[in-house]
Amino acid sequence: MSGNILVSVQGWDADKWRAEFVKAAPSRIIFVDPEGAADPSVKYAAVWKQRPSSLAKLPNLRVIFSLGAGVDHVFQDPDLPSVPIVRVVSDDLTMRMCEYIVWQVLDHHRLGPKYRRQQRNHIWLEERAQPAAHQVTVGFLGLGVLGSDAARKVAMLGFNVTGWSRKPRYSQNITCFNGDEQLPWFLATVDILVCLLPLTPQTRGFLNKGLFDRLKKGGTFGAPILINAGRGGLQNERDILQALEDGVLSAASLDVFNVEPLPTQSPFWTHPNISITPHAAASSAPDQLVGPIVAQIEAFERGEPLRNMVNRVAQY
Ligand code: NDP
Ligand code: OXD
Repeated sequence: MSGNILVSVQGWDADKWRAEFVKAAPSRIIFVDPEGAADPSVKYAAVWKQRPSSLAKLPNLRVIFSLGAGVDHVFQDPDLPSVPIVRVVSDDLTMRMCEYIVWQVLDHHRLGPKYRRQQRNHIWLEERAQPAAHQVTVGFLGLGVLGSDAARKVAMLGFNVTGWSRKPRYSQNITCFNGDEQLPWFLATVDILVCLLPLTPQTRGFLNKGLFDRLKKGGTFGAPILINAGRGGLQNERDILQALEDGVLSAASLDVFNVEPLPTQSPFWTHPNISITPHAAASSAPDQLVGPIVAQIEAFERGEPLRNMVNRVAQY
């Protein structure tokens, strides 16, 4: 029998998600938390930072669909039911992330922040040496759905590309490293470090002094540049500021933060070498994501296996 759907989101507009679910699944009842929180007809939950315990009383819940690619927010719930968790894998989201990474890599490579500073001060300074793309190595922490796509496209622009993952990966245009043992070799290659790791118990605080100190010294930009679009919890923010101060990093583009929205008093806002975007690298678009979720529900009810399931032990 077909099941109804509970939408449980915080920080996003629940009505927009409800409207898309109503359009895509007109024969099902779409509840928005706290409605339907113990309704036996609810078999599916679609969540972004669900209210803690909001799923615990659903007696017939079968699947949790994360409305984002990352699922750390799902695991924040101390009463998380033990049903399969499915995450977003979507060409739309992948393309959005690729645009953000390519934008940031090219902006740093083509000295965007420096030229904008010059323009603000009416300075015409022609003599900046512009390195060629092939003289720059862009290293990706995380070669999953988003990291591998962006890495391939950055390689197409002529950059050297390296990547690091948990398990071994192979790619024609990317030099791949994996595991703790190969991390120092990977870090030693990098001029621009792109982080697209998930936030898990293993990766929390991963972008810290110990890691920055193992990055290449000097290099094309004087020191490596950090781009983090993974999660704020991956980064030690004090260590980023110190690394910029010490010249261990030369600049950073940050889309994600320990606390979001970024507090107004954060020193990141005014730091001359930090570019900020408001967790906007790859936003989940209801009109792009709901249709495929409903299609998965229909396939599941026909007895087909779920796709893009999260490993509950690894938490990604
Ligand atoms: P995937 O699960 O497809 O890929 C994760 C990658 O990280 C894999 O290559 C995986 O290794 C690697 N990894 C995980 N844990 C470790 C570890 N302990 N050591 C080494 N490598 C590890 O995720 P996606 O590519 O789809 O997404 C990545 C993240 O991007 C999301 O989790 C989310 O946090 C973030 N995101 C941010 C958005 C934004 O707007 N800022 C939007 C969407 C996502 P392996 O290949 O071996 O499994
Ligand atoms: C996601 C996000 O994980 O938007 O999809 O951060």
